[in-house]
Amino acid sequence: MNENDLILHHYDASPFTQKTLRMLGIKGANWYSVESPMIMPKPDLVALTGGYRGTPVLQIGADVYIDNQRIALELESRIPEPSLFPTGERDMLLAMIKWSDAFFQPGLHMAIALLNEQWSEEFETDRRALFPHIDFDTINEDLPYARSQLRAHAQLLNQNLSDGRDFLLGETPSLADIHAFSVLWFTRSTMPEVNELLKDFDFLLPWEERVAAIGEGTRNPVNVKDAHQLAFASTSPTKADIDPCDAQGLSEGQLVMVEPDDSKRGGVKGEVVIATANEIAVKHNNDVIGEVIVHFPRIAYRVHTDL
Ligand SMILES: N[C@@H](CCC(=O)N[C@@H](CS)C(=O)NCC(=O)O)C(=O)O
Repeated sequence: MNENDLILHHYDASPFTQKTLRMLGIKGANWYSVESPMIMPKPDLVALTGGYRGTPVLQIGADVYIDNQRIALELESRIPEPSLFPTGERDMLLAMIKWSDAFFQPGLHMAIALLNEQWSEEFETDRRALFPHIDFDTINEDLPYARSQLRAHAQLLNQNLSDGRDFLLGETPSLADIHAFSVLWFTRSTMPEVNELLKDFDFLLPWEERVAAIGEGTRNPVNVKDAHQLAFASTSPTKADIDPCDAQGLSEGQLVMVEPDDSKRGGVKGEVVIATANEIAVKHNNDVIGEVIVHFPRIAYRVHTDL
């Protein structure tokens, strides 16, 4: 492994990991895989990120990229062809992240309601802490609503595919397919009733099979210690970039904490290196990985300055 190699820290059961896997598939990328646990504690991942526990996380040398939004942009810049944005609507496809998150929510609610009795106590305790905004004890009562939301979003996809096209934007797969596919992959594979709920949407399953067939490029399993060592031995080439119109007036070197705003995946403390409208990157330092730059999108991430 060298400092330009793609190292994905992930577990495959995650619908969000599935998004990155399909991006790697479109790119036909050769990449290294570090498997992380599904629940806390995750000391190796948290050492790398400086506090973020979520999946997926992309490491390239001493740069760490958090969230599919940021990962998509990094993969696109390092491997431009085939593009994740084949029709050119790059920013509209990036904006789809919030639609995709809205589509995911009813799937998540259904999973908590229908599957939590099968979960181990450790897994349930972990997920309760991860999603404090969800009332696990009353969620069952809202199942009809969750089903209606999942079906409504899925119907849009079915209708969009109904002219016989192979993918959502035409004959070539794009980030739109990836954002849409992951929710159906997750709900169908964990809850058989979803097949019944969507059974009249004839265009969905063949399209899901086409998206699944994109694959994941070439995976090379690697030990987390080797990934840590590579971070330690590498120096990030990332240059400072501060937007003079930044909404929070952030400045280079300022100590901040960056945290997801939609679930408790953990915050990262560090000094600001990049603060633009759609990126926040901080320099983080610890004994395990030395100095790394941790990059986040700005959408759905809160930058705390009151430390
Ligand atoms: N917006 C994030 C969401 C990531 C996310 O929520 N991942 C879930 C996995 S499905 C997670 O991290 N769960 C907690 C955990 O794995 O520790 C992304 O696209 O990367």
